[in-house]
Amino acid sequence: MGSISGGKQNLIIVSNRLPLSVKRVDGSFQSSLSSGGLVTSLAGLTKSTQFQWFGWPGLEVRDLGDREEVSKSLEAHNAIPIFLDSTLAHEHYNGFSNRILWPILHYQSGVTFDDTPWQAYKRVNELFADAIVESAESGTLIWVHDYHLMLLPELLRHRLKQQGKACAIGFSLHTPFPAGDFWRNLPVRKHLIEGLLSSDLIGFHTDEYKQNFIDTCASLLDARTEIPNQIQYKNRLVCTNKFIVGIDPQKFTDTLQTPKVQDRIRTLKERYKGVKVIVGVDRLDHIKGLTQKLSGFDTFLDDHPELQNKVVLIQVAVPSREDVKEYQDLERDLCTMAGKINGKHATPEGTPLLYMHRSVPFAELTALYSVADVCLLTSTRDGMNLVAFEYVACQEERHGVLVLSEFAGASSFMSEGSISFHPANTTEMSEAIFKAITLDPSERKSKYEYLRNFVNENTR
Ligand code: GDG
Repeated sequence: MGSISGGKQNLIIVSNRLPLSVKRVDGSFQSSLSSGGLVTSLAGLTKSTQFQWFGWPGLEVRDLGDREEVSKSLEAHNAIPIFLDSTLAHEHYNGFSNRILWPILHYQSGVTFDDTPWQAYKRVNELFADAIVESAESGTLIWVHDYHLMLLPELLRHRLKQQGKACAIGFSLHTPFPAGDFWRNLPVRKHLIEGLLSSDLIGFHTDEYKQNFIDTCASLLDARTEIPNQIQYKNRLVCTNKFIVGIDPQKFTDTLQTPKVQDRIRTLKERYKGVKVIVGVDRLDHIKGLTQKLSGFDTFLDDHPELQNKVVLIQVAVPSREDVKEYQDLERDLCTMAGKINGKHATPEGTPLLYMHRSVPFAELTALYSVADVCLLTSTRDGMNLVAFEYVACQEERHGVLVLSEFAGASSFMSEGSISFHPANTTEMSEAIFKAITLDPSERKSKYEYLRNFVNENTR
């Protein structure tokens, strides 16, 4: 993360969680960098820009002396903790953000609204607003991230005005923004969308999400949207646009060159000699289409008995939101499916599926990306999907093939260089996998070059 070299802070980044996880170890506090899409997407900026980053440190700290200790340890990283008691944090994060809002944003049906988590969501947004306005000075740019904080722009604007401070507010949404009709499932949708409309600029991953937002503002709030990319609401003009979030490809190419990773690549190549390696790296989340991926792979193995022992899927499923029942259920289902697939297709020579329910170190991740002939991403909905970018960054030599669900935001930019499919159609997925592993070298090269240019042009 960037460092402060004195002088005023003129950028404040805000996200629900700080990019560092704080843990209590033997009575004192230790922090370590977290992984995930938001951290990846902002890491480049934080290398070069002065900023303060506000967010929840990920644990309850009641004692005032302890709070001071945590604040001090985070200060070196420009991170400012917003302390929340554990029940409030749980209701805000798991209760409303992840059990109600996240599924709506990703077009999942059957979501039940509940007032208790909604009240917690409002309260946490207020606590964030109080802390940020305290630190902001006129001229500070406040950049809010993601769906946990959709009420924050309005709360900030109100408080800043009361204190006579003039600050620009930006908001970036890292998820899809669903089409208007889908929002009707959420009784409090108007509050959330009005909350966003107090921003000066709202960024989305794709044109489709941006247009959905503009259309929703027009139909739900009667906001005027005659000027392209601008919304007029309550005497304010709000700009909105698509901003392609990218990665830092150099970080991957540099890591690939290290002796440790080169060693690991040699070992993996030897282990999988004569075997086509398919890699998948996903947070264990319904939106990543992991049950669909395993079903599609099962169909592929059924369709191609001649490829027995010649193809392996290495799936990293990173634990995520483990306090939410739906995620625990998903994990159990995936374990069962993985066992069944291997039970059905394994031979004494090997198993076709390696399912890893844990996160892997960055060096191991790059080695896996590098040795894989195919990367299979099966999102049922996904704001962007940075794993697609990362795989491309590690494939300069092999020209591996990206098999990418048409529902990942990345697909709107990368479909020409990848093999696209519908994740609910296992036959289509099986055909896409077969096409990827049998694609001739010249087609692989031209697809790869298209993707490499896109990833290198859209660095963060
Ligand atoms: C949200 C949106 C949007 C994953 N496993 C390991 C690991 N990771 C890193 C990957 C990648 C990041 O986590 C995941 O990024 P995604 O974009 O795929 O997904 P989300 O976490 O769901 O992110 C998404 C993103 O925000 C940005 O706006 O693209 O649509 O859902 O960087 O490499 N890193 C390490 N070990 C792992 O096991 N070291």
